[in-house]
Amino acid sequence: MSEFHLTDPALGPIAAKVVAGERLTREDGITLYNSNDLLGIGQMADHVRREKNGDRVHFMVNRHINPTNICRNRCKFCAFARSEGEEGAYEMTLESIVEATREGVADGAYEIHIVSGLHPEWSYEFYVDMVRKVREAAPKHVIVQAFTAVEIEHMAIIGKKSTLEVLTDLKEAGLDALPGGGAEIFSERTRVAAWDKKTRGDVWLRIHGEAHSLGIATNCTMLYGHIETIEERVDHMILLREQQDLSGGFLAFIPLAFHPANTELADLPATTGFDDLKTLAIGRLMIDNIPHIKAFWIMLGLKVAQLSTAFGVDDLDGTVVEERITHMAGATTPEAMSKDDLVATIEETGHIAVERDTLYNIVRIYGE
Ligand code: V47
Repeated sequence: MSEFHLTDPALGPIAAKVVAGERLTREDGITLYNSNDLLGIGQMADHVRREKNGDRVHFMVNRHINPTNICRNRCKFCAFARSEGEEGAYEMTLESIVEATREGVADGAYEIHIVSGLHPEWSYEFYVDMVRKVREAAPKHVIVQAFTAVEIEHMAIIGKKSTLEVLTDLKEAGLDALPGGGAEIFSERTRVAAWDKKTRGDVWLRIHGEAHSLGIATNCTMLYGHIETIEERVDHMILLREQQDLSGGFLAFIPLAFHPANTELADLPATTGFDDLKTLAIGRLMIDNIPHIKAFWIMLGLKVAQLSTAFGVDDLDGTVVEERITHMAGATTPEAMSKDDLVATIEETGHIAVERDTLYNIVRIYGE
């Protein structure tokens, strides 16, 4: 297509679809992955990004809280989890979770983001109480985004309830949104090989559909760069797209780059910047019905995250504060970033920095 400078002729038919706003197929996704025309793919993703989000790149002030790393699942790709009594195992009290919430609010956070291990001793009531207490400690404008679908399934098991009932109880206690973690790669082959005790792909999708039916917005992720194939990545994106067609509540798609250090898959290489940018751009091109593509700078590194704003990304997540999951797997990024640094990172790319809340309500547009 004339509006893109493509060096790979195989991308021509895809470019025509992108310009026409047509949905891409599985085969298109595989063609994109097999192409080395990264700049061509990036231009197409940038075209879609501009249609959906204009010149804006979003970020937020948020606070991550990981209440425990004690987890009964012990997935092979995870460096965060510990067993009870093991060195490095920790668990926060409700009081310290509330204290971290208060600190986040005092720092201007618009989101309290809670993700945890599956603690074998914590009761159903403890989780509901956690949401209630965090909600009470945070003013109304602060969104409580807590628990992956994996934790929701765990609560259903320990509480002897359906996942819909769990979500209903949590919503009543003050839950606003679910984070997108725990999706990994939906293929059963990869699940059995590397996270066999964890939520199946169809169950993860069902739980997000249930959340959407209750008006709980959610994000979705894809953990890439481990044992998955290109085809499994594309299938994962298509399953998210199909779920979004059905239930419509996904806000952002967040590809998560696998960090191998301190995991059972430590012999695998880390992802490359080339693969990171390609995956973010292909995500933008394949998933035409989720409004935002987020580059989680903590996992990608700030340099790749900044570049990704030319490859389909319109969101750099947030100031974060105290992220543990990726840092225990060898991430060398800082554990937090100031608002000024995030704004400067975005503005240097020529985009407009927009501070948002979890639901993409605008808090402030910079430079206007
Ligand atoms: O579910 C675990 C991943 C996720 C590793 O929804 C790893 O806004 C890389 O989901 N290397 C948790 N990744 C983080 C997450 C998230 C992060 C930021 C924003 C949002 C959002 C969600 O991290 C886990 C898993 O997929 N993970 N271990 C690892 N070694």
